[in-house]
Amino acid sequence: MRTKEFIELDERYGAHNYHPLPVVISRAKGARVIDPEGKEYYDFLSAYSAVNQGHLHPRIVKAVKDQLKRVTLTSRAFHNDRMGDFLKKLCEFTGYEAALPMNTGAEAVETALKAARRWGVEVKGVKNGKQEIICAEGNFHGRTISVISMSNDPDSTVNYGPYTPGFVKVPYADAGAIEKAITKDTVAVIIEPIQGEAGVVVPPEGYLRAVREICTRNKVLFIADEIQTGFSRTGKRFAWQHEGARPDIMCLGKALGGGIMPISAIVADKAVMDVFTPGTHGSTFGGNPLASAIGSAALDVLVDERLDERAEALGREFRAAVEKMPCRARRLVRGKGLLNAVVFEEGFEAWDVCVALRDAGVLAKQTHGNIIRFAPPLTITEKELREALSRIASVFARY
Ligand code: IF1
Repeated sequence: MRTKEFIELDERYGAHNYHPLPVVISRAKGARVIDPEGKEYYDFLSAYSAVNQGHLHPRIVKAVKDQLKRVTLTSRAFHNDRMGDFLKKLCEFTGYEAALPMNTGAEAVETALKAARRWGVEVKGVKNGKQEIICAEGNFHGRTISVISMSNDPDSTVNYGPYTPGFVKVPYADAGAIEKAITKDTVAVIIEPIQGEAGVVVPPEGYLRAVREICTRNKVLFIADEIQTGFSRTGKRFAWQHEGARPDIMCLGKALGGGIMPISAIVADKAVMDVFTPGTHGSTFGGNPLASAIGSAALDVLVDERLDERAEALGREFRAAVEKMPCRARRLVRGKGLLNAVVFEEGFEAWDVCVALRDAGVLAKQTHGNIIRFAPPLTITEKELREALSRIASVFARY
């Protein structure tokens, strides 16, 4: 079957909750993907940063194959011989005392919200039902009803009411607004260290440190959603490390699954994590042996291939090169590590550029109409990056 027919099948039988770029991916390796006609592209989306280790990394694929000879799923009614090792690695990698494994990012966020609400009652002494959680305008934390109740994006929220109460929205990148919104019932503040879906919005230096300080002073938990920014994407293992603003809870997902399966988790120290007691939270698939084997290998690759340092160095090169490219409609290049965005002038149709980039062999996706996110796998080689940059330059020259 050819590209056109695959797209027709999706349109005919799939719900229409997406408007994908017209390209079909049939195979992939590292930073490259291939369509049914055999045309090769550089992947500059990396499944929204879920493929930091590159497509089908041999070490992660080997972990899958080895585990498939043993056992894949047990549920948490029994122990399995892979989860403990995975969670130990995750705690060592993140520097936290305990981890709670789930599957999707939205579930990790839900888990963090539940931890904070329970902590609020059992440790801080807030009356159950009164807990408030402060979130930032422009956030994207996932798609569940409670998680979209934090959103102010009409696309995410329209006609999905009634929404979950207990969320207070404040402007992003304004620490003073958080301080003002805190009441005696506030249990947590949740933010993305860099807002991904909002268009790779990097807050001013000092914001994360200020949020950390305000939370500590007011006995409020600081929750960082590192689902998109985490696992070396921004040039550090986690984006909060750029400011040393260690959160009380981190939400993790995407690249924890090594691009192979959905694996998410929260990490926290015992004083917070111990609010969960048997029966009070869980998941059929969370911590399953196959996921644990994959998660362990995904972490090994990040460490052994120093992908944080690569992201830092290649990100600098990417931004410097894109800033220099002739392009009339470009207004701004921003980002950290290999999470970057090119912002075009107001009202500009970045979709057209993404289609032209596709034709030139680079896959990227626009957000908010006039912004294109560029986030290749962190394993992309210098040579591949330069080749992709020259393709991007040839397209940008026309806009
Ligand atoms: C889609 C966006 C990115 C996330 C942060 C939690 C989640 C996400 C910071 C939820 C997920 C994904 C969802 C995906 C597209 C993508 C996305 F454009 F929608 F906003 F990356 F920027 N926190 N982001 O970025 O994780 O439950 O999906 O595993 O199509 O919805 P999930």
